[in-house]
Amino acid sequence: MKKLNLTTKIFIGLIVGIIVGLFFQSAPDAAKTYIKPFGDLFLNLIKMIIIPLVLSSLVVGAASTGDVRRLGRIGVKTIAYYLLTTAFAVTLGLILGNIIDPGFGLTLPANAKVEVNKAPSVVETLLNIIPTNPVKAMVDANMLQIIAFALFLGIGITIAREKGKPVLDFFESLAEVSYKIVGIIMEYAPIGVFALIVPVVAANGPKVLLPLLKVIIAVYLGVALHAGIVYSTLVRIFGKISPAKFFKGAAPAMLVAFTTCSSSATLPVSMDVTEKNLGVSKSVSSFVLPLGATINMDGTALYQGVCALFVAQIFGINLTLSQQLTIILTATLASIGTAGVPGAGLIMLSMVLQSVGLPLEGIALIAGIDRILDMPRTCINVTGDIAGSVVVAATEGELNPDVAKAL
Ligand code: DAS
Repeated sequence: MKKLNLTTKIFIGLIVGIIVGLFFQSAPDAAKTYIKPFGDLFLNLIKMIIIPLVLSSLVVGAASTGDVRRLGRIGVKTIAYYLLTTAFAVTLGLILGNIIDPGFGLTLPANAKVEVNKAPSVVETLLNIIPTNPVKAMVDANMLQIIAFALFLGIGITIAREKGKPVLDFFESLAEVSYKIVGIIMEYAPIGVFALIVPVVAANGPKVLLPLLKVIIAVYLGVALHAGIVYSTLVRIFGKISPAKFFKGAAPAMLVAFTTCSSSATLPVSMDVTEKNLGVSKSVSSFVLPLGATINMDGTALYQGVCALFVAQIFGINLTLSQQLTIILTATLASIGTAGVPGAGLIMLSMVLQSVGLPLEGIALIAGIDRILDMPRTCINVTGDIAGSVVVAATEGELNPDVAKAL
C-alpha cells in the first residue's frame, strides 16, 4: 500500500479514535487509565520542544533583518506591517470565535476544568514581558518573556555583526535540530491524537464533534475576510493594484501554500510571482519574503485566536477582556516564532493556551483537524507576506504597477 502521508495518518488516528471512544462510553475510566497516557506522552513531547523551538526560530528570525542600518527603513516598515496585520488577524479570530461560539453548548466535565491563572492586568502583562532572568523564564516556560528575550538576542546579534556570528550559528543549528525533533513528534501524532481523542469522546459522547465543524468554518471564514479586507485594501492604497489582479498574481503561491502547508516550501514560488506578476523589485522581495516566511503568519495568528476561544468555551472558562488581549499579544508573538513547516502552528497553540492558563487537553480536539486548518492558514500566511512586499516596495519606489496591470 502506498505509504500514507502524515496528514492521512493523523486523520485516520482521529476517526479511529472517535469510533473507539464511542465504544468506551460505557467504560470512560478504562479509556482514561489505559489509553490517555499515550496521549499525555504526545502533549509532553510538544511541551518538551516548544522552548528550544521558539527561542531558536525567533532569534534566527529577528537576526535575519540583516544590517538594520542598511535596511533600517525597510526593516522597521516590514516589522510594523507584519505586527499590525497579524494583530488584526488574531483580533478578527477572537471576534469570529465570540460570534460563532464553537464551544457553545459543550462543557467538558468539571474535573476537566482547570484553575485559570489569575489574569494579570494589561499593564502588568506588558511590563512582565521583559524577563529579569531569561533562564528562569525558560525554566518557568514563560513564553512571552522567552519571545522578548529572543527578539533582543536577534537584534543584538545583528548589531554585533561578525562578533555575533558564532551566537547566530548556534541558534541556526538549534533551530534546524528543533525542526527535526518536531518532525519526529509529528510522526507520533497519529497515535497521540488517537489516545487524546478516545477519552474525550468516551466521557462526552459524539456531541463533542459538532463544535469542531464550527472551528473549521470560523477559521476558513476568518482567513477569507482577512485577505479580502486587509490585503485588498493595502495593495490598492499603497500599490495601486486592483485586488483581482493581486490575487491573480499571487494565486500560484497561494495554491502551493494551501497544498504543502509550508511557508518555507512555498518561498521560491512566492518570490517568483512577487517579482514576475506583481512588479516588486528583487531587493525588496528578497528581504521581505524570507523574513515574512519566518515571522509573519497572519493565518496562524487568526487560527490561534479562534482555537484559544474554542478551548476556553469547551472547558466552560469565560475569558476576561485582558485575557483576550493577552491572547492577541501571545498569538501575534507566537506566530513570529512559528516555523514555516506543516503543523508548526499547532505546537505554538500550546504556548498561547499556556499563556492564559487554558488546559492543553484542548489541543487533542484541534490536533485531529489541524491539517484541515493548516491549509488555509498557511495560504494566508504566504499571501500576507506577498502583500507586505507590495506595500514595502511601493513606499520605497521599487514597485512597477504596470506589471500587475498587464496580468
Ligand atoms: N504551516 C505553517 C506555515 O508553513 C503555519 C502553521 O502551521 O500555522 O506557515
